[in-house]
Amino acid sequence: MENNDYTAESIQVLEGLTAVRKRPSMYIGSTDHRGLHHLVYEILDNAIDEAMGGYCKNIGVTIYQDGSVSVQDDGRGIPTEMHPKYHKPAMEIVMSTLHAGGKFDKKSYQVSGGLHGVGLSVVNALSEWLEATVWRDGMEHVLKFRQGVVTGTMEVHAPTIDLVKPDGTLGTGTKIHFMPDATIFQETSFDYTTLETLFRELSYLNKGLTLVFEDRRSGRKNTFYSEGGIVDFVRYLNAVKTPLHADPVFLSKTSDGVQVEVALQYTDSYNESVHTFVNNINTAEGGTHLVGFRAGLTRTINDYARKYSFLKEGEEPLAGEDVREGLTAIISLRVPEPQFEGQTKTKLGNSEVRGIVESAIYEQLSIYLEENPKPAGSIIGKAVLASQAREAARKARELTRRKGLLEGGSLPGKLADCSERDPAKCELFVVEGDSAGGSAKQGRNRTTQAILPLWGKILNVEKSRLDKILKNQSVRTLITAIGAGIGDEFDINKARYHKIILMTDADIDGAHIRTLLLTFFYRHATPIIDSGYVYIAQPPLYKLKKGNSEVYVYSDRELEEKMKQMPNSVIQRYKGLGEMNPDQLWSTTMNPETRTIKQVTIEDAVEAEMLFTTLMGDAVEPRRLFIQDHAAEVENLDV
Ligand code: 0RA
Repeated sequence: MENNDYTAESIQVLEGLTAVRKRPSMYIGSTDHRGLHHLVYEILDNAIDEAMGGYCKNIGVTIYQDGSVSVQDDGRGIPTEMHPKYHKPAMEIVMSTLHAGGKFDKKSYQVSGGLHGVGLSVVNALSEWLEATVWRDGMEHVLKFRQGVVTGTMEVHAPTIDLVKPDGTLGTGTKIHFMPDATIFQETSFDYTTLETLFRELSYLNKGLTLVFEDRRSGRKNTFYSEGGIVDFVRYLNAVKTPLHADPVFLSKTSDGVQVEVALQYTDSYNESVHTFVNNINTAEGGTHLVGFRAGLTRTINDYARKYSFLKEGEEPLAGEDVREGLTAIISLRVPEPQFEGQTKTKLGNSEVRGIVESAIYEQLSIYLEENPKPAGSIIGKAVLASQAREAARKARELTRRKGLLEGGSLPGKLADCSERDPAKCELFVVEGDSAGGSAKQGRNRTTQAILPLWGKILNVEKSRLDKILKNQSVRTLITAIGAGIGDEFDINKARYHKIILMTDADIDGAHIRTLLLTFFYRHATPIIDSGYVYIAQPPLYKLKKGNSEVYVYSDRELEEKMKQMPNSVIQRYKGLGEMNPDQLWSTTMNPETRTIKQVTIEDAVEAEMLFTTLMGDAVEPRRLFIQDHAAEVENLDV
């Protein structure tokens, strides 16, 4: 009888693992960069569960020389005792049974939880090898796996680390060390910055938790710890901005089992920076909590503005975008049974949450405004100004629209359009300067490639409201050429090109123009970046010539290599696109068959937000420090 059970369970384990390895994306979303890093998230999630239960204070994550990763915590440790029915250690069952999820005690309140509700067993199935170590009862327990299948019996021996805590008791904990399976993932190299961003967020979302991150490949090490939680998070985001009131506002309320926590602070910026999290998951696609927050905020501020006559009788109420101008906020929820929807499963679907958040905000923020008339005055004053500017922008837009400037029909004279009408096949090259524009026009494929040369000064949209932006000639030309509108009225379905390729010189000015353009897209045409329509051209930096052979070189590293292969060749450095003739520009940079172009992606909105405010904002010193710290990213500018 027991023997049969054992066999049945083994078969079930194998079937589960096979399913995960056959369709990894069903369990971790994808097998690209995102999916790879999701493995670390899944393990971390279990450790954070322990922390949220009050059992764990420290988590260490290490990337090793060989590319493997370990996550170690000082929680209670995965149970190691023999399972009475299956005669296997509990940790073996947890590690290799699908949907065991790591927890035996069936909690009604699954607070933290991976995007797909899966855990250790999925990471195990997708690892070339995995080693699990558990410290419990003064002993060290080790189990090893290959591709999710256990390779031996559990070793139990005296601890190889010092388990004695300062108070004399014996410590407990878990360490999961794994190597992602290269036959599953397109990419197996963990990225320091991606993980660092995740850990920073997690430390703000779980105050009091210490996260130590070490990368032994480069020797980098960083500790993340926050005393103030999401209030600190808002301070961090606003470090490069000018706040309108000294301290972030903290609001919290729990109703119907849903815990709502919000930290917010207004600045003199024209942009909105609101980031939402549910059970530690960055809900980048928003959802019912965000809708509830916006509704609550708009209602509270309008009520206050009426009550204290910031708005006169008969005046239009402030719009949502008015009360969010310059707002930085973190919304963090604990939801017992979250439903995640959307393309990347990062949109909260629970309909009951909308009302819960709206009334929490209304109730708590009203109290704050009543008790703090000075910040309240600054906040409402700013919203009233935003509303007036919005009205001015509407008039400017109407005027340009009446003149037919913003929408199709009359395309800008500078644009050399392509003849193809299917946007999916069309590319728009946005080119710096008229001379490069001329070469590009001659060198291009006229059927599918359109050229728009930009001229004059491009506006820094970070420092301007929409009404002023709409007066800028270069920006207007760009909006018209793309044909999808701007701001709230932007409609991605109207975009006339599915590839918008920024082609600027490989120098400081070129990088500056590119940043200005990217900032413009990020702030006022976000869907165009989200849809992956924006690209950066990669023109060559050098040409090597030796005898009859010529080679183009695209990076300094490549130059070193090529110089070894072709010593004494003549090096020509390209300072600008204008130095290339049409044929050269076509074959090196524009020909879809041979070129490389870099897609601009937003991996993390929090980081993108920081990048743009720091690069384009007023504060000089933070910008200098930021560029120093992030030189490589600023170079590449994929955010
Ligand atoms: C099941 C039960 C208990 C703890 C855990 C799982 C656990 C899992 C992981 C995964 C990574 N770190 C972890 N820490 C703990 C409770 C055990 C008890 O009651 O002592």
